[in-house]
Amino acid sequence: MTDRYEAPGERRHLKSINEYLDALAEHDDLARVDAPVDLNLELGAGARYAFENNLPAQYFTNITGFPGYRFLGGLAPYSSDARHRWGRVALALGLPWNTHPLAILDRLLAVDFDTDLIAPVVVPDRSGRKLHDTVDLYDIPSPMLHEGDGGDYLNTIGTMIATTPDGSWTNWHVCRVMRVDAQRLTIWTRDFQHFGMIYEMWKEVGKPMEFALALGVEPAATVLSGGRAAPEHVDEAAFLGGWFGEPLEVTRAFTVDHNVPATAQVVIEGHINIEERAPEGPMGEYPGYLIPDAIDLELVGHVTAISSVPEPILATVPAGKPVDDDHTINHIGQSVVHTRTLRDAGLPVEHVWVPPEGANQFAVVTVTKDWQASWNSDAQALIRRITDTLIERVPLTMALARILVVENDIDPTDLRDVMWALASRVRPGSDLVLTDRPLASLSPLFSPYERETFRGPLVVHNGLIAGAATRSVPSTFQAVYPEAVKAKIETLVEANLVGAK
Ligand SMILES: [Mn+2]
Repeated sequence: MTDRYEAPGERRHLKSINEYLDALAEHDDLARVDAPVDLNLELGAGARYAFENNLPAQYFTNITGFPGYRFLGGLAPYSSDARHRWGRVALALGLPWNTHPLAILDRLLAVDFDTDLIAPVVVPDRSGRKLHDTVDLYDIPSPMLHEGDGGDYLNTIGTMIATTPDGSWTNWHVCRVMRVDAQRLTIWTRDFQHFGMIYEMWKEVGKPMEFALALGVEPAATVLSGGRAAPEHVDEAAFLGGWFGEPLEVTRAFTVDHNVPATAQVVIEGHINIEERAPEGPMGEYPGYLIPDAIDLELVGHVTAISSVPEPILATVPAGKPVDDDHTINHIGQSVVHTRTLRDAGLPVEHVWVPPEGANQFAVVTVTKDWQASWNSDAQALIRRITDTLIERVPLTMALARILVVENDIDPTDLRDVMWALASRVRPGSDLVLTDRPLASLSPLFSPYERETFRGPLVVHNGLIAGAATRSVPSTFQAVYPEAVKAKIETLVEANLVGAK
């Protein structure tokens, strides 16, 4: 929407996790760990240490008991480059490292689902992926990610593939998958998720639902599968084909009627028996906590085939306190959905940003500076309309605990801006407080009763400065200097930085 957040149109399509690792290394954002690391807690701890200290992605090449297997911890959380925390996400999507996160959001919003989709093309396998003689999930390294988890997590960031019974929609989705035994696994899903919706359709027809779980796929597939940028009934594969201007390459699965990303490192195929459930969890999750009694009955997958390339590279996410991959790739997808909804409703909204640091419970809505020109009522009424529209039209609003509404001189992706706005623009006592609205959250912020009844509170902070404050001028680079001065100084300072390197 604004010049500040423009991104170039060209894309560099990284077609495998191997190409992605090379690209991370080019940006000095990959650290290789050749010392032996155990699947029991050590791998999870290593990845988590890197997230929490903004370190380069950790490439573990020596997994105890699994010669040949490598693990990437930190596929697409924040990068180690303090000026470009969204570098990994940008790179994964084929955009320049320094793309502003709101420019990534705007490019995702610009996709036209009538004209921009390109279906994938089926190619022969070129990665050397071979079918295993026996179906044994213990042949695939599955880490115990956090102390207290209910099991080993075979998948945290791979792509789960499912198709509707009529074959009209193939969804790619990231979900947690726990190993149960040599041939069974659990799949965590809920009915507001695309995978959950497709499961409901299979339940309707009463037939087993086939799945394919592709681990170590091309990075754009991971980033897009982990969010909601492709809405329901839009295939992520076709979205990405359009995104890159060329069809994605896929190969046939061995035992199920699915195509999988052509460079997938490991593929696990099988079917879900509609009525079967098994205990799953607990697991340290994206709100940043492990809730010890959060053990539920989840869907069970029966594995019919496992295939792998000779030296597979897998990725893992020991979910928890932000920021890890769950927060970046999930929240940018949610930002797409929320923004599209409010823009489509004709409200003077520029962006909705769900900051990764807020662990899915906090959203920032920016309204255009001239919102009063198109809005016929006051700020409080606008805030009420924004809130009601999100609750009515976006099921994902159920996860939020608070929303901040501000004018768009605030960059919602910059926490200094967000904190400044909360402190200086939200008059105490002006919050809109809803005590009873739809809620769905894994967060211990809500009581067990609220989490069971799916009802709970929401607070909305009114950051649209009123009265005398509207005549104040933010004392910022953006607000107080003429465009010509800003352009000259930006060019001069940035050129000097490059020269100094
Ligand atoms: Mn989807």
